[in-house]
Amino acid sequence: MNIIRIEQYDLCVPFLRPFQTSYGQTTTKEASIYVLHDESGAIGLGELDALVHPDYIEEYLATARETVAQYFIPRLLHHDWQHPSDIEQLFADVQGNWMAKSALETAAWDCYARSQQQPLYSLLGGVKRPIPVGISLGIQADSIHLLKRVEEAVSNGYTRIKVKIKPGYDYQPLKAIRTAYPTLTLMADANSAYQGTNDWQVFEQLDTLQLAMIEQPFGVRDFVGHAQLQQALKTPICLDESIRSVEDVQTAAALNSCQAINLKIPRVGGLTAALAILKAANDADMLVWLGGMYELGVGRACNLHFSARSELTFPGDLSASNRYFQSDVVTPTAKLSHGTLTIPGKAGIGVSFEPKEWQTNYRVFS
Ligand code: OSB
Ligand code: MG
Repeated sequence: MNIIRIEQYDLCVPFLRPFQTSYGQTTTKEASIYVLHDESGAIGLGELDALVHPDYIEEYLATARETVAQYFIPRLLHHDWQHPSDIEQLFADVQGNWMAKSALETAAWDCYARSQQQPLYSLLGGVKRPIPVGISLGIQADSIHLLKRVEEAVSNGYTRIKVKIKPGYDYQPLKAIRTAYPTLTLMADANSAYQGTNDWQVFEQLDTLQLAMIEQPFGVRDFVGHAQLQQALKTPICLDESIRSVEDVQTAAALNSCQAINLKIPRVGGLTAALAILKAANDADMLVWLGGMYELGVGRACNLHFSARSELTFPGDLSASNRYFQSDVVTPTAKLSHGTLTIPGKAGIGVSFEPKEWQTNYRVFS
């Protein structure tokens, strides 16, 4: 394959409702979609999902766009490659910058799959099936509002509820949900908001609520702190921000820092890396499930295809388009049916891209 032209669409799409986490509120999804054009006429779509601020991980949207333009587009353009798993090596001399890498690497997979007239899931070793999905709920004004959101999500069919927590908003709201829904698959995500032993009491309380897991209580590099906490709890700890590579999985496994991993394709640099991490985590007997970055339709379609892998049985953070957006930038959009989403069946990621009125900037590289 030989990519001869790359289009970059910068987008700003309003959320239906603001999303609040331990580090602040988000009211719009800003992202870029890259469209690769192969010399044979095949196209490939990839989404850049770095957040606007460097608070989830160090990478953020403005620098990620710059890194794609300065480092990754020049490596990919007019370079002959055989298979999309070659792209990881093409980008390997650049450290980190996982989301920037992922934007083009996932686009190369889509382009290759379209040129082979194959749906992406089959190239990834998945089997088409309805994908059971969960929902991630932001921090709400109080437990009453939160319970309303949970009730809505359950009646819409979501089969697993994740609730963002922060110090002062943790045990009480989760206890309220557990009391109202004794058997719901429920979990908490702290996004690194707690600090070591000072905060253990909260986790001992959360440990009484039969949560499916507690995601990323402590800082990104705190494999030791997570291991100490895991030893004190029955509830599995899940690492998200901490895991960027197979080496991180091995560190977590050696120290017993967690029993589960939230795997996000953008956070690990793309699909080839995600497949390697899936295998490493399975070899270490960890539960792996697919996380999200409030993706637009391109990223969501890619996530759905990856979710066809048989290892991914726990419902991912993979909601319908209308969970976040009034209107998405792809057709077909993802619709929920009995708690599941359908993998788009056509070649590649199976969706077409329409920037609509959300485009803020446009660049072409050739
Ligand atoms: O911590 O899982 C997280 C979104 C952006 C960045 C980090 C996280 C999240 C979510 C939302 O929880 C998941 C989704 O619905 O896409
Ligand atoms: Mg998380």
